[in-house]
Amino acid sequence: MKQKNHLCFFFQSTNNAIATMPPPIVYGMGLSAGTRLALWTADLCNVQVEFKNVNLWKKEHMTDVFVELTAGRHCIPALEHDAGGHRLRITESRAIARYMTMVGDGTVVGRLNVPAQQAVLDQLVDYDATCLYPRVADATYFRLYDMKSEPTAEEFDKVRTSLTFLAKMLGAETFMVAGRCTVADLVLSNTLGMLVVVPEIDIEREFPALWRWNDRLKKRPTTDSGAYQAAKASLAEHIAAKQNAE
Ligand SMILES: N[C@@H](CCC(=O)N[C@@H](CS)C(=O)NCC(=O)O)C(=O)O
Repeated sequence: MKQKNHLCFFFQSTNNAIATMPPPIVYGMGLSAGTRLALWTADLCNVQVEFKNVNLWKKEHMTDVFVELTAGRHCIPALEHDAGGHRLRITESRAIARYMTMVGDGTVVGRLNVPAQQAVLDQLVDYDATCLYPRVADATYFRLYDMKSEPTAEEFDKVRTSLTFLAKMLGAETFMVAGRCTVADLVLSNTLGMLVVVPEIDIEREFPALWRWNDRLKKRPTTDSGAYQAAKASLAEHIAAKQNAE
């Protein structure tokens, strides 16, 4: 496990000066995949964040303060950071993850210098937002959150179609793009993590290279903010409680 600076984190500015900054504040809850993405990326990039729990079940996202913070969107995760003279307030988990790579220590790359490589990275992150995540949501939301309906065989097959594409993109490489751990790897892996409630798709057997890629990513050493570990634990507890209730 890497050592985390608990007082502040360091921001590599364009003139290469290192300035100390207050920590970014991540708002969310552990059951939210986007919240886990934000916290995992921060931990991997050695960004010390402050985590504030926003419990959707208790309607904490509908308070005036949170609605204002999110420009009326009241969705999680949200990020607040006043740094370098900029007042940042954003939602969108993938944008938050990219920000962590920009202010972090470079362990995870958000931008690549070669346009053709950057385009592939962008394609994968966009693919997650527009195709993979909605398919995984259709296959998992009923079992995770009692939302949507019991998934069908057709919905599982759509996920398999996405996994086939991702396996092709990965090929025999360690990471998806440019031989480096990029934000695309984290975004995709984080989404695939929801398939833990879909035993019908045996990723290890059906997509072994993808399974190994994902397994390596999950085992990457991170600094430990506590918030990400707690978020993962709350998801596991939630799933176990639901399974016991059935
Ligand atoms: N594309 C968004 C999705 C965010 C999203 O759907 N958040 C849900 C919870 S996982 C939410 O905040 N729902 C409450 C609301 O919209 O009022 C992201 O990844 O950041």
